Amino acid sequence: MKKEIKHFSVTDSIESVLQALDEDAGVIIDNVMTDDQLKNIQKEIKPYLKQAQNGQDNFTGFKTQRVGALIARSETSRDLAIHSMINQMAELFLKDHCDNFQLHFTSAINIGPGETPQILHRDRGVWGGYIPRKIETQFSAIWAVTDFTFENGATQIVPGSHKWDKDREPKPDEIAYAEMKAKSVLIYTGSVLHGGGENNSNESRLGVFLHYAPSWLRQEENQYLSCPPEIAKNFSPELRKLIGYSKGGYVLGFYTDPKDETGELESVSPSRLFNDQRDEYSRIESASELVKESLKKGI
Ligand SMILES: O=C(O)CCC(=O)C(=O)O
Ligand SMILES: [Fe+2]
Repeated sequence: MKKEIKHFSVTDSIESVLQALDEDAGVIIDNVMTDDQLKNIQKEIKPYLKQAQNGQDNFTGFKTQRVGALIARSETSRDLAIHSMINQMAELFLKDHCDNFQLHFTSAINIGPGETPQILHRDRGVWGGYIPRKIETQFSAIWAVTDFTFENGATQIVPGSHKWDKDREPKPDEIAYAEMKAKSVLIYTGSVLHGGGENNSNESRLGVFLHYAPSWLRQEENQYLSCPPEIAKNFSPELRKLIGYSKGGYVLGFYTDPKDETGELESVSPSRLFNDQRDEYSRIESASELVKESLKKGI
C-alpha cells in the first residue's frame, strides 16, 4: 500500500498533531496561510527568485533555486515564523531537550521542471552526526507557496524513519510524498528521512522553509549576518528573540559592545542592542542550583 502523510486542519488539537508527528515524523496541516499571506509572500520572494542561481551540486539540485534571509527580505515570512500554532507545537516538541528554541534556517526552495529526486537525508546531519539520536534537534515547517504534487516535486518523506536503525534504507513503497495545496504546511523533524521530489511537470514547486532548533545549537543560517541589527531593530522583541537576539542560557550568547566605555554593555544579552532590558537569564537564584540542574540533565 502507498504510504500517506496524515493531514490535519488548524482546528485540530495541537496534541493530536504532535501525536502523529511522534509516530510518523511528518504531518501536513491544510490551509493555514491566509489568501493575503499567499499573495504577499509570492510577491516578496519573486524578485529574488528572478536572480537566484540554481544549486551547484546534486544535493542542492542543478534545477533548484534557494533564496535565504527570508526574515530580512519578506514581511510575510516574519508572520509565518511566529505563527502561534506552529510555535506552540515547536515548543512542546523541543522542550525535553532545551529551555528555549530559536529560528534555525530560512529558505525559499524552488524546484524547477526536470529536477531529479534529492538524496534522502536527515536534516540533523548539519551538525555532522555528533548529536545523540535521543535528542530531537529540529522542528521544521515547509509552507506551500505553490501546490505540492507528486508530479512537480512534492517533498519525499519516509514516515516512521526517525525510529529506524540509522543504516536502514527505505523501499520505494515506504516513501510518501507531501502532496498539499498552496497555503498548507508540512511539519517534519530533523530525524526523518526526506528529500526534495523529482519534478516531471512544466511548473516549479515553491516552498518556504522555516526550521526551529534548541537555542543552544548553532543555527544553520547565520541570522546575525542574514538579518543584521539594522534590520532587526524594526521587529518586535518576540521576533528578535526567536531569530537569536537573545541569550540561550545563563551565559550562552552574551555580547559586549566593543565601543562601550561606560561598563553598561559588558557581558549582556543581545536584546540590549535594542534597548530591551528584558533578559530572562540575567540573574540566577543560586549558583549551586544552576550547576545541580545542568548535572541532572546529563553533563
Ligand atoms: O525541497 C524540498 O522539498 C526538500 C529540501 C531539503 O530537504 C533540503 O534541502 O534539505
Ligand atoms: Fe532536508
